[in-house]
Amino acid sequence: MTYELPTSGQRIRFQRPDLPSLNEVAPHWEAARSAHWYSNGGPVLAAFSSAIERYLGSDLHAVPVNNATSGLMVALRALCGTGRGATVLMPSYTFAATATAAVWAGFTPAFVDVSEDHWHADPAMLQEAVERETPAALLLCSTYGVAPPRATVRSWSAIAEHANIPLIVDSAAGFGSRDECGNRLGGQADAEVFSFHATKPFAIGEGGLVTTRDPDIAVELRRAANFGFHNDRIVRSGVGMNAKMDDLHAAIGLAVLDRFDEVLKRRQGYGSRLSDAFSAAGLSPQPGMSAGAVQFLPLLCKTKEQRSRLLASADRRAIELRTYFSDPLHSMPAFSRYRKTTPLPVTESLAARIACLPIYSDMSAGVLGRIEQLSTDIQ
Ligand code: T4K
Repeated sequence: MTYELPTSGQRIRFQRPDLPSLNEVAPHWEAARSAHWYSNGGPVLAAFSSAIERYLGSDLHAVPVNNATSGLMVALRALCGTGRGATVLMPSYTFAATATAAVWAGFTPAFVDVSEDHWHADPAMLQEAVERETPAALLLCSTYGVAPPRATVRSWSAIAEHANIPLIVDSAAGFGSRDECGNRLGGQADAEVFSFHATKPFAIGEGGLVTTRDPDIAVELRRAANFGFHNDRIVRSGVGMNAKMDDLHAAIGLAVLDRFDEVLKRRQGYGSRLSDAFSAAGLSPQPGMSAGAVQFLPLLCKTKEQRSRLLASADRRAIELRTYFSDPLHSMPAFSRYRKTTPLPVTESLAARIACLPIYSDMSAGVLGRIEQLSTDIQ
């Protein structure tokens, strides 16, 4: 059997996931094998859930799922029932999965702007939108996995509470990120969703997690992720889906967790080093990035022209950059029919100037040096 890599040669690719070795995974794999139980809540999944709860602390309940997109669908269904087209407010400045999940769960997205201070949903805009749209839920994001300021999260919660609707936060890239008080993400909302996709800092292939502080919500989340079954395997109040994580991905997750703090430290180090190098050219990181899990490094260029120069130079030097989310959701054909609650000037401005640099868990000095050279090309 031969295996062909999609990209090869000296090109620096945007991500390079780092799976644990077979030796690291073996004890957990063996536990599933010898129990003859590897899905529907087997012993390894239970061990993984408990380990994640201990890691996150703060009395959080952890519901592992098969990816963050289904985690978002499960959270919406568990907290709001069937959508019947009701509006869910969300930023346009996010990955397609945020809106995709809402549409698949039966809701109608409506887009709000983000703040230029931190790139997360702007509470003032949100307040206005809630009054006008009477939404069924707020589905906000920890943009790029970075923790929003605590004051911002407090405003989001107050708006949701006042409107008597749930707050769900899509923190897909934020597992391991800390907020300004040093707390790990997971307790920002009624339900918070993380991705364990291969390209995320906590990477197991396909996987995800929903967290909540509320034990009753945790029961509903587990039910929604398991066909909607009650204990007697009867579907009563709401149709669920199969969004369960299996024990084999949980086995990989246990091995990833063992070394995750070390991985985070390295990623944050690379992020700080590269953002320092590019600051001379006037590029700025997202506030709070240094305490984030740093899936990759989004930097805001001074102008659209500077970004074009950066992308051209990266191309010449065979370095893969990305421009997540330079096609904000309201500009994508599939989502453009959904309402913008107000004009989205900050979204448009970030989208035109963002450039994302590669970050891996183990970057050599040579790779970091090659990426740093780009900063001199654009000064
Ligand atoms: N909400 C938000 C805000 C999100 O950002 C995401 C996912 C979600 C929800 C949904 O989470 P999941 O349902 O996926 O759990 C990638 C990821 O697939 C996606 O998970 C992530 N956001 C998004 C930001 O990035 P693509 O389509 O841009 O990835 P792709 O295939 O172009 O790969 C990126 C780089 O990684 C390339 O250089 C190739 C490299 N790569 C990729 C894989 C999968 C590898 O080297 N090895 C690999 O195994 O979406």
